[in-house]
Amino acid sequence: MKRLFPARATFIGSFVDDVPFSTLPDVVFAGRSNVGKSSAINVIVGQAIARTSSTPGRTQAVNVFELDGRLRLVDLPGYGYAKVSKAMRDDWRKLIGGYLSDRPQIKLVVALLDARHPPFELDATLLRQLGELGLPVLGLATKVDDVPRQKRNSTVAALAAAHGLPADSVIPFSSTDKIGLEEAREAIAWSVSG
Ligand SMILES: Nc1nc2c(ncn2[C@@H]2O[C@H](COP(=O)(O)OP(=O)(O)O)[C@@H](O)[C@H]2O)c(=O)[nH]1
Ligand SMILES: [Mg+2]
Repeated sequence: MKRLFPARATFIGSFVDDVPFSTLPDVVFAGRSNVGKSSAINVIVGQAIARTSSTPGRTQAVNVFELDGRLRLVDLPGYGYAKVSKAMRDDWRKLIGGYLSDRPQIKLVVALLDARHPPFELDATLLRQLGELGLPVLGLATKVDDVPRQKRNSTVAALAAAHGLPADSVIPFSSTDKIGLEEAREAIAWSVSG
């Protein structure tokens, strides 16, 4: 089969209510606001499709892209932004919960976890929910370029352990230094190959 990445991405749409179904497999990206999700998507796809921003909490819709007609990349709105109202948080839960349930097309959820911070409760909540739904998870420990080199492996291992994830399912990642890029691409391609 032809290599998937770098992939040609087509924007399908931005959804605030129901995310339309497709027969293509879905690979989902989820994480806190500002964790580096847009940067990771762009570097993994090899094309600037997701808007990056230093102002957190901007994306409040599910953005869907199609990659080379082979899979959909589903970019979930970031969570954990302090200035978001309770009503917006409820909307987030409804939108995400609705999308994640009853969606056999989902082959992988790429969960982005900030390698520079101790485990966040909201990440744990998301990961618990994914576990309950039986969805396969790939963790990307982002911004690992900001972690001293000799501490990277232990930091990422501690993050995985704290969230109850298998050690090898969380990979050190950096968009700026392209760390973990090939592993992430391989895991995504593999998840949709079956
Ligand atoms: N040091 C470092 N900073 C990053 C990396 N990826 C993103 N950032 C920075 O983190 C901030 C948020 O990035 P963005 O991709 O927009 O995060 P998102 O809100 O999760 O989509 C921006 O200021 C980026 O420059 C990375 O790999 N290393
Ligand atoms: Mg973003």
